[in-house]
Amino acid sequence: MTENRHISLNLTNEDVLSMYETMLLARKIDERMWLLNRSGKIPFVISCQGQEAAQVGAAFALDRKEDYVLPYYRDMGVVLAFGMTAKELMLSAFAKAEDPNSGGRQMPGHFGQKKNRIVTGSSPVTTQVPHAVGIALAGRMQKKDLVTFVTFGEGSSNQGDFHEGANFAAVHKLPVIFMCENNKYAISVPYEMQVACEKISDRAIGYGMPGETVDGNDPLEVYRAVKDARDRGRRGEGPTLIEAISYRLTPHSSDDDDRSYREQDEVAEAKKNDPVLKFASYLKDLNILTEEIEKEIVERIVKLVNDATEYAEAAPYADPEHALKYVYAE
Ligand SMILES: Cc1ncc(C[n+]2csc(CCOP(=O)(O)OP(=O)(O)O)c2C)c(N)n1
Ligand SMILES: [Mg+2]
Repeated sequence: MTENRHISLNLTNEDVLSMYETMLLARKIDERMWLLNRSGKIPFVISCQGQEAAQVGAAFALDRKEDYVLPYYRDMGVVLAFGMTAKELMLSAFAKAEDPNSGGRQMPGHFGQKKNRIVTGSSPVTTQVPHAVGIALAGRMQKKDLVTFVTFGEGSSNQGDFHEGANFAAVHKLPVIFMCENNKYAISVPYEMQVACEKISDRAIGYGMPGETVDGNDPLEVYRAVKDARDRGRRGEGPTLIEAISYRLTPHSSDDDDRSYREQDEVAEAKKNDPVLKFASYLKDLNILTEEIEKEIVERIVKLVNDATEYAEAAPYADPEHALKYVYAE
């Protein structure tokens, strides 16, 4: 018998179905992007596959009308949960003028959308961390009740920006949630060659904040950890470092060949823990995801992904002169 774990988290059946639908939507958009890339229609893909549970579980624990998110390039699950649409993500993949992230000027994965409080980031990894800390400080100065949520890979947690941001946030007890999405690799470099400590969350003690490692393949575990961190932040008790452990199921990007640095048996083994499939079986065991509901969800997603692809492919590119906009003062 599968135990109902979401009830004790005050999540309704509708909530968990919505979580699942968001995870599956992220997976299906991502899969479509690979097909489009391999058929020469879009230049680049950087995947969320394997990290959907961590991303969506976390986003659902935030206040999606107040909080600010500073996602990193794999966070399709976070931005979908915060209101970005499949169409908008596809416009970015096709680098079209109407892309809300950058008007087709940036690589995909550089998420930014002001109306949904998704803060744009830049390509050097971890630069979003001090930004999240600054926004939390600004929120406090303006007496707002917001929390900032920032994500980064485990490799990126070695950057100075992480240290500076974490230290400042802890000293000033700012409401920041640092979430490391540990997918075991930084491009070709495995975890053991990136860091010598057992867990990324062990670093929290050095800054004087709580740190916790959770199963990133379980959206409910991540939800619980982020919810606790959010409550702490709002009580004025400062930041939290959460490490969500998962596995990168695709190569680093569409330009990477992961056969050169990891055994494909390892990838096959990790697929047995695929977070999307695991959450589906949890919901099926509890008879929440019935055959009928699953069919509805899949149909809705297929339509969204098809419509988004068709729309974005047909949409116009920006004028070439647009590339000079916002670069030099006029
Ligand atoms: C400062 C900086 N150094 C190097 C890179 C090149 N780079 C892009 S992604 C990446 C790997 C990051 O690994 P990790 O933080 O574990 O994130 P993952 O891609 O595994 O999700 C690197 C080295 C970069 N973008 N910025
Ligand atoms: Mg990584």
